[in-house]
Amino acid sequence: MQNPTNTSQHPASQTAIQSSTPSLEEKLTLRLESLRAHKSKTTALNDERSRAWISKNLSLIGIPTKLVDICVEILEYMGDTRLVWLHLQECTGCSESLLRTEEPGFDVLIFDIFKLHYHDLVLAASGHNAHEILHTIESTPYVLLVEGSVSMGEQEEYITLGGKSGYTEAAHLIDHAQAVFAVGTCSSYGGIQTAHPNPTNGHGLKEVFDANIVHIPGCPPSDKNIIGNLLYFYLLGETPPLDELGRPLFAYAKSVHDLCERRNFFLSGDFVQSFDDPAMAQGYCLYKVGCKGPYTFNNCPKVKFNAKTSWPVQAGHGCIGCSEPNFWDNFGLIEKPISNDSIAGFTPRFSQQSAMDAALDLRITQCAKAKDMAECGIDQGVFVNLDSSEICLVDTQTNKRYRINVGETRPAQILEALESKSKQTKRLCENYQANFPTLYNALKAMDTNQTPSEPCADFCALLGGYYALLKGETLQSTHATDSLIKEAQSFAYPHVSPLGFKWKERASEESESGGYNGVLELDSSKALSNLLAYYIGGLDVAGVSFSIVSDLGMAFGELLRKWNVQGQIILQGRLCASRAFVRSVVRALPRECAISIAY
Ligand code: FSX
Ligand code: SF4
Ligand code: F3S
Repeated sequence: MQNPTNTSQHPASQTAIQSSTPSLEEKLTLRLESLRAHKSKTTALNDERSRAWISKNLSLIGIPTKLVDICVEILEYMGDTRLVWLHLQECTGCSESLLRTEEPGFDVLIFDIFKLHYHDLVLAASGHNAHEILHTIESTPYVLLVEGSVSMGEQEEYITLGGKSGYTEAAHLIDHAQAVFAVGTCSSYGGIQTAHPNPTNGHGLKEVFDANIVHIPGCPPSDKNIIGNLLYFYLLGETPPLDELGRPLFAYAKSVHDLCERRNFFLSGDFVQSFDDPAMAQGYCLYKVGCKGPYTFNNCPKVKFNAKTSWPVQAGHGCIGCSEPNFWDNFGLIEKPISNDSIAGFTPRFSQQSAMDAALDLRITQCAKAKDMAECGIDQGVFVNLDSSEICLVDTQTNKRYRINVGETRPAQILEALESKSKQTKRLCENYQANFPTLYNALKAMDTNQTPSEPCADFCALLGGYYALLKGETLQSTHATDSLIKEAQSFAYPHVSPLGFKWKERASEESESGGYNGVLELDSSKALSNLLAYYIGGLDVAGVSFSIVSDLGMAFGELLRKWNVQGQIILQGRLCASRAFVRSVVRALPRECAISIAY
């Protein structure tokens, strides 16, 4: 890929950029100064309609609308940059999505604001004339948008354009582009053509080309997200900050579930039971009829589609996870909740997930079990013994010991607390009772003063309590922990249903100190509501168990990251037998952190 020619800065300003992170306003101002010095305006956008459009789209990409004047002027200097839109293996839905953009409409978008140079669907020219347009582009600065996956190997010629393979055409255009955007899930991750058994040997662009490519997934993506990415690049001369799957954070940082208008019904356990259920119109949650919103990162509820008319969940169908890698294979049956029972009749393709897990596993080593911090023999790091419920921060200067307090672990009391917490949690418990009457009655019949049947670590007691909420069995806590870990291990999917455990740190009071510097309290109130909601919504015991261990691991990892632990991290205890738990801890920590475990 070429270096953008229009991002040059004054040498003095470059020094300033290196010494501190400039604000967006500073970046835009510097860029405008540079454009003024090096280019001439080639387009005029200072009319009311264009200004209103620009201003409206700025907030989506995180630029304050008060900066509209600078932005309008920058765009006026960018009139010589062309857009090239390449179609590979796809259904043209991405283009259709963009065509339905409103205010001011597609025509203004492609003639006035961005100059569309080549696009199979809307191009007036055809055949050799069209190709002529494509092949004379190199002398002009251009931004490349690719829709569709690329077929490779013996199947390379399954997609051809004017006699050349899609791969050859894409390689050439990627090479000369200022920026490359993979529009849609097909070009980002392969999409529908790469679903099992992938007959065209299709690939996402990044799997094939070693270039800086921004993913704008979605089948199709919203017009707003396509426009937002272009606007960001035109205005700032760089691509937006991305997540680990190459997606811009401004659009894909939150899950569909986080932004969904039916979310309160999820939290009260009110689910639509079928597509003709009258509760659909009341806004009940669609998880039970297959919504994959909790596992899908996209801003659809906010930006919507078709001139902002609607989005899937508003229209009455669950999210099918269309912006996630391999969603056709990875999410089970479309209209069923994710569970081991809904595995479609072939092995799901989790290649990306497996590669990510393998990378995490490389950071985990096994170590011998130590009795306590003294025996673990490290001089810097952290020693966590989950079985004895303590965390020790080891430092050559100050060693600190924290006691872990996981809160209420008895299932009957957990339910009781939830019933009296709020109207919403009361309703949740009513729905839990209605869905699992035998389970509910068994828990209610338990002796509420019953203490754990053995002097065990808090963590095991907690997992014992959760296991009882799912199965109604009150096993010995250690056995319940092992059973729950086994259930989690059996979950056929890599998707964690987000629960939301959090750790709170406080100094220990004199009366409870016992040599501890502080207490780490697990805040599980939100997690418990989510746990019951997912269970009522049809996630199986394996899925809930997988989420419990993964989410606990995530909360742990975040705590260690907040502490900025240097040195070795040693994790011990029964829970470490869970790969999902340990991986989640590691995932939350900086890449250089390695972990030793024993169980
Ligand atoms: Fe279709 Fe685009 Fe899906 Fe793919 O969208 S809507 S198959 S993401 O490449 O045309
Ligand atoms: Fe919305 Fe789906 Fe989440 Fe329910 S499960 S709140 S319908 S995103
Ligand atoms: Fe796709 Fe789900 Fe949005 S199906 S369009 S990511 S709501």
